[in-house]
Amino acid sequence: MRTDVTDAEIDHYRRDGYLVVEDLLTPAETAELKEAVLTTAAGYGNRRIINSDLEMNDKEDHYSSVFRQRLNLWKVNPTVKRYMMGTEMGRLVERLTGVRQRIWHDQMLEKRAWGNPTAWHLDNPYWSFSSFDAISVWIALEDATLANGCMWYLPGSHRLARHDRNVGIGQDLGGLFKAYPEMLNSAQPVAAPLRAGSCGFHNGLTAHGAGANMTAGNRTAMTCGYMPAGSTYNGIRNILSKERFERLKVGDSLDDDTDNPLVGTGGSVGGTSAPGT
Ligand SMILES: O=C(O)CCC(=O)C(=O)O
Ligand SMILES: [Fe+2]
Repeated sequence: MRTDVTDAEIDHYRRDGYLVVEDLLTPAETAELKEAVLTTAAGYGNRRIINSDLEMNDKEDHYSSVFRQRLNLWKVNPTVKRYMMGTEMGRLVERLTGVRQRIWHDQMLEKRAWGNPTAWHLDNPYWSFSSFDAISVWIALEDATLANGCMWYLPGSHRLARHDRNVGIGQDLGGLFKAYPEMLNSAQPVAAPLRAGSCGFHNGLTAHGAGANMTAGNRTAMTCGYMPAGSTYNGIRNILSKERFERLKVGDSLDDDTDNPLVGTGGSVGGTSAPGT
């Protein structure tokens, strides 16, 4: 697994709000992560989240045909945990954003054969904190192409976006641009086809979406959203448990080492606990 990014990559990420990293994982690592993700997801049945009092199940609706979504695999599978919040990922997300990060939630996103496009949206406004430094990673577990629904990013949109303005991932592919007319002609959207094992990082306020899956195969990705350490509760429940939701008051710290551990504390893909040991 790549363990660092260059200064030029950091500049690109901060300027454009996203960064493609080719070959984040070796083919053997990609195979290991894919196996762990698919096996874990199979244990969810039709639930989108497990070990939670939230009721989130697949339905026969548009959203369920955008992707099959399975959250918080890191909580039940140690291999997924090493990749999504181990020392390697910890260094990458901290170098890109300049701040320490905690895990918010991971998710497998499987856009199945003939899956609907993923409407343009922002991530951070869904979450229970508001930050300009939230970051997500999107790792291709099989080749993501223009044909099967790779990701698209709108460069620089993280500087135009606001925490209190977003649209749901609904049927209106470009609904976001009704909320943000100033984004319409701000830049050309960039497609990010990725070989399996490559990834894209994006800021929690960067506009992004994905095309339809026009093929008979799956487009499976493992993704994770990270929350800057020190973030506070903004009143949005998102995936907070009932107990936590009822206890939290706006402004309370979300630094919780059980639900949201620091990234970098989840072991190491390389198998050593620290460089040089
Ligand atoms: O995989 C997709 O279609 C969308 C992914 C996404 O929105 C994300 O990772 O934030
Ligand atoms: Fe997203």
